[in-house]
Amino acid sequence: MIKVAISATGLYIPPFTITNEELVESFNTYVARYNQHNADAIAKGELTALAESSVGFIEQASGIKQRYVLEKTGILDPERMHPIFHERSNEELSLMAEISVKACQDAMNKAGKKPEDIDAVICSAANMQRAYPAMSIEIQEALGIKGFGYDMNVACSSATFGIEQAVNAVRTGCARAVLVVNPEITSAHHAWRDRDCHFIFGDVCTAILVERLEDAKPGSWEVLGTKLATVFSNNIRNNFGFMNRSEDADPDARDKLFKQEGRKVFKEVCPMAAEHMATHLESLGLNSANDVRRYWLHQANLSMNQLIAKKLLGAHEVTSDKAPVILDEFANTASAGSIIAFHRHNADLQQGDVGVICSFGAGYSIGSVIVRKT
Ligand code: CO8
Repeated sequence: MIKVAISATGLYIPPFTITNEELVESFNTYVARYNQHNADAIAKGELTALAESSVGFIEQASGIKQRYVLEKTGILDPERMHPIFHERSNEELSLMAEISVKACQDAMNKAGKKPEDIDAVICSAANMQRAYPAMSIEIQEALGIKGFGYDMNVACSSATFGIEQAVNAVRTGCARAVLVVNPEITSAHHAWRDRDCHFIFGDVCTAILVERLEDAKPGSWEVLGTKLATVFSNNIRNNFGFMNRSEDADPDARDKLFKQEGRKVFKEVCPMAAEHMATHLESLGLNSANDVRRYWLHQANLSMNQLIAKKLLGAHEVTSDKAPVILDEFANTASAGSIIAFHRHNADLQQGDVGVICSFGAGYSIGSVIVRKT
């Protein structure tokens, strides 16, 4: 069987940041205007007054301090509260492909690979810009890669599920090297008017180069194993889709954007994710507390990560060295979070060190990738 490695990762960071202070100021202006505009209906009990958001709550409940976005004026405009993107012609590179190309080029440069060294592109993200042609094929064309491409969506677990497909393709000889790319334009399907979640998400794009271990440069990460799991849940859901028109559904209805029962997700997913990683490690003869140098976890909520890491590390202290956090800078970037953590925090590890990349989110879905530095 061919041995497989992650030889490089790439990161594209959008040009704009929104701090919690900016976000809350815009949100609270929207709330004040809404309550003033609907004062009579609220007084009669026909409508409920909206409550203000607060910077203190956001930081304490989530650990998020800011997020990157591809466009910020539309999001911060209390009359609009979603980004302003201009429709591009069919002859132009789409926005999702544009940021994907940048992240892929970063990964290719780091691995020292040219387009002719790569045989496939998997575009895996929580939402796609269009139905078809597949985003991956446009990205493949823009990069000048021959071979094949396809799209996948497993929400926050899209990257780890994509890595497993890439690993299998290389292991079985279908491809010599595969690029997995995760363009997460969360700002376009996020509910910026919902106080319970308006602070959660940010935009980004990550890329992962998966190739034969024998072709990878020293310092790459051999993939020891991958493990995927899904269990159906309505607790994170977005009903936007191509059937909406024929169902005569309201395209602006709340359920056509990201929606979640945050508390339930927290309670249900933490034990599942910890158990998943511990079992995966055990299957390879590794102990979650003693044999893992670093956990690169999905970045949705700081306490969630601390709780999961505590379950895995037992008596060991949970530190940012054991489970790095990028959430404060990037917020939740759907499938890209654990890959950003890996991208930013793997260079200091030594040959032979073992680490786990793990995502968890809507589905529910959990994906873990166990790697060892070469
Ligand atoms: N400001 C001030 N107060 C607030 C705010 C706010 N913005 N929001 C809520 N409150 C209040 C509530 O009203 C409540 O008040 P009271 O106690 O009086 O009722 C109090 O604060 C506590 O509210 P919560 O119970 O909701 O707060 P939590 O402590 O549970 O924190 C979190 C909320 C941060 C959402 C937390 O539950 C959490 O992070 N849960 C995990 C969520 C998670 O991991 N989700 C994964 C989603 S990602 C994914 O799967 C990808 C989907 C695809 C990407 C989509 C891109 C758009």
